[in-house]
Amino acid sequence: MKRRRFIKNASITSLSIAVGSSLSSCSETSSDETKRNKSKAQLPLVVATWDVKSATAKAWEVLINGGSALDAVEQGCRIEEANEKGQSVGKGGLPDRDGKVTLDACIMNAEGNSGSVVYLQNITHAVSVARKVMEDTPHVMLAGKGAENFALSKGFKKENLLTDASKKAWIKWSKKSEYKPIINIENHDTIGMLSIDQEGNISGACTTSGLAYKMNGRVGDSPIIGAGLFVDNEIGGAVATGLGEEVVKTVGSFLIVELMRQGKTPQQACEEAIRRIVQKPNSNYKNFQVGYIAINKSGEIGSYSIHQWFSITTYQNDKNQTIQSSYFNKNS
Ligand code: SD4
Repeated sequence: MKRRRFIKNASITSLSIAVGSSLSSCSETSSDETKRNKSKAQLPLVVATWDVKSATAKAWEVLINGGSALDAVEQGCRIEEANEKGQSVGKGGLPDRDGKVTLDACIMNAEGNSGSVVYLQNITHAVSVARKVMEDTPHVMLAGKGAENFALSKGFKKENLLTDASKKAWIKWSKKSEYKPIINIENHDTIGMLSIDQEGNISGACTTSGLAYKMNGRVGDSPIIGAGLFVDNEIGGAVATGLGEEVVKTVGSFLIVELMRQGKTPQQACEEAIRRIVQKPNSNYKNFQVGYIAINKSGEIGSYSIHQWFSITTYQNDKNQTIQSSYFNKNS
């Protein structure tokens, strides 16, 4: 029996973009809905946190060849995971205070399924292990040694992720051992990516080595569905970067998708999610950074961060570009 949907139209911008809400009764099939959304959007598209043009180019290649948004975000994130020079995710990622590189990642597809890995060691492509968790296990999250053993059982290669450059940086840091997750340019340890494919389906992924020199065992927001990433194929998706402890407190990515469901544009929703953080009583926001990106079903993109030094990369209409995001505190 075909699943039928009730479509609730909501005017959310001057373009009167229609977003759908899945309830029980019926007027349209899901393929009708897909066609309807497809005709409005500039599809496909991919957007990612930070200056990651090689990653978005890879995702775009998947998309224009008719691949799914899920394949696009996985393949795109893998580029950064394999980029040792990046020192931010995957191989070459900066280690924790004990010198261990521990990775967190998650992925979410258009059906609302997800997979995550936390505290994964010795495996470069955490995002692909997360996908295997989603597709090949009855679970949504695997941690530590269990995640590593699962990855090995799936044919992933065991590798030393601590490169000479990252080891050197850690040794230098350990002379002072100062843990300061403050706002700065180099403190971006994550790639988050959202995509809509030619069929109008949305997926997202997020992968990270976590905050540099974190406590051993620390896990951030990036592998936590709702905090680091959330996708609802009828509404849109959002992904976070920055200080995970603050993102988790407001379940930021889920919040943004719900705000879009209520009618906000991706930009308005990202701004509201940042406001929720900075307006908390006694918020220490001047000393940390959080940034969000979001897309809606119509292919609109939004981004916002607390401080400057947040860029996003978009690939849409054949154009791959990195732009500075708007931000809350101009004087910081
Ligand atoms: C974390 N959100 O582990 C990640 C770090 C990050 O840019 O995004 N840095 O908290």
